[in-house]
Amino acid sequence: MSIDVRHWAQFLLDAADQCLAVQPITGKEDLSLEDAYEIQNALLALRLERGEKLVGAKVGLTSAAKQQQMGVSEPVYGWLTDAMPLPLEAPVPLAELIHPRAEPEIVFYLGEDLHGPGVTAQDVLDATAWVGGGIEVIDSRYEAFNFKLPDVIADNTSAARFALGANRIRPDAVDLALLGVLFEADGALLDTATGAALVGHPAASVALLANHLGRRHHKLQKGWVVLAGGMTGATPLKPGTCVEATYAHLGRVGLRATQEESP
Ligand code: OOG
Ligand code: MG
Repeated sequence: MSIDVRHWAQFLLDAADQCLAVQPITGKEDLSLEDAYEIQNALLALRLERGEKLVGAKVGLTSAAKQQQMGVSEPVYGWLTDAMPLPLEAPVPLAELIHPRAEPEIVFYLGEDLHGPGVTAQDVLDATAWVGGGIEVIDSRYEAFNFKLPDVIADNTSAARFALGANRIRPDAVDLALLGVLFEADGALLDTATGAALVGHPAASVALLANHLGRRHHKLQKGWVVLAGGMTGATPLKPGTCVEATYAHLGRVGLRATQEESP
């Protein structure tokens, strides 16, 4: 039985637009990982059809902290559109989201295309113009953030919003494996990590993404933003929650969650 890719893409887009959590697709369909990436691509196509622009890509479930939190043991890859960046210091609009969580991420700003397969961590560093700090706001469209690997892939790996820090450094300015982050919520330290949490090196995480896309005849493009993966577990955003990621060499990225509608 073949999967109605467009139907499931619309199902997930409706869930996001209406802020209504849905049941995992794997409860109804026997979904392979390839089917799931096809749904993800169809979901991107629906977003592009309504005027969103593709601005980058993300890697997820690369750190042990994230894999343990979600009960999934393989990296996943997703798309970022221009509907997702949060303006600097703008609040996270809870009214537009289901049950968002925040996680600290190292961000790569690409100065060159990267076309897998065969991309190495060094190739990623060579193609990167700048590295910055960020916070990703994930928002699974599935009830209680419960999903199997194909579900989260179909759901564009829970991508919802992201915030980019103001400071950037050259990719060779420091050893990114040693780049530390303190992750805090409402002034309490939640966790600490370094770039090595991401499969040993954040550039190795981005190389996985380039090679994943290369196998599907896509490439990472010059000018794109790439989120290398949550370095710690994600923390829920409730009305008034303030999260802060403070990075070595890159300073602080802060987010405040609000119930108010955005203008
Ligand atoms: C999946 C998204 C994972 C990351 O950085 O690990 C992700 C999820 O946890 O819902 O973005
Ligand atoms: Mg993430």
